[in-house]
Amino acid sequence: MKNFDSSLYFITDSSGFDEEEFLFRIELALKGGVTLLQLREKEKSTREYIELAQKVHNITQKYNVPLIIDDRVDVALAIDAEGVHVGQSDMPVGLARRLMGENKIVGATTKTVEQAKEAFEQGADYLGVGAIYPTTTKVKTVLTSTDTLRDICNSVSIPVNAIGGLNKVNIQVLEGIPISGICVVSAIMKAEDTKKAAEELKSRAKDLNLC
Ligand code: TZP
Ligand code: MG
Repeated sequence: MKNFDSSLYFITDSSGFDEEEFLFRIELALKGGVTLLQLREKEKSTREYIELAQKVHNITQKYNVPLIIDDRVDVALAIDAEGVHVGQSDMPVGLARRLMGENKIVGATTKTVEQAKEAFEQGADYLGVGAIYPTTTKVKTVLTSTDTLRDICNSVSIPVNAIGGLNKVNIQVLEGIPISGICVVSAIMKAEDTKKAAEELKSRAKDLNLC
């Protein structure tokens, strides 16, 4: 049985940072209490993605936090990451599961109850659902209502995380919805102090009983 905590899921975005600053921000965020970390790179070559993933993995391992690689099963396997995350236009969950094996984490983005059920049946370990709010992060997405988020939570028996434009002020909208956690990019990545940002999100989410 895979054991992971998705309560504060931080998805990285290296754009705009040199590597040293990027890795420094990640490490501070882990010190601040991030429980799951996804490396998400859209511009890098395979070689660059692997090299960066290895460096990030060296850091996440120090904090015992699983590293999930966005989109790329090959990169995840190459560095023995703890998991992979696939979207609706990436490799299907069932194939990712077959390649990754039973012991790795496979996550999926879903925006409807139908997609959620399909991902669950194909062996997903968790779902990311959103965007709840408009986002400034580079992504092709549409908004997902909190009603749909709630319906998805109630239609599968795996952890569901909300994503998209979330920050310490607006996560209040998630109150009462049985999510397992929140996913953020900018709220941590672009914060002046990524440790403080993670700590504040965590404590706010706890106060609201979100996870
Ligand atoms: N999928 C849906 S919204 C999103 C992804 C990857 C980006 C979320 O980024 P932010 O900065 O937390 O809005
Ligand atoms: Mg993707």
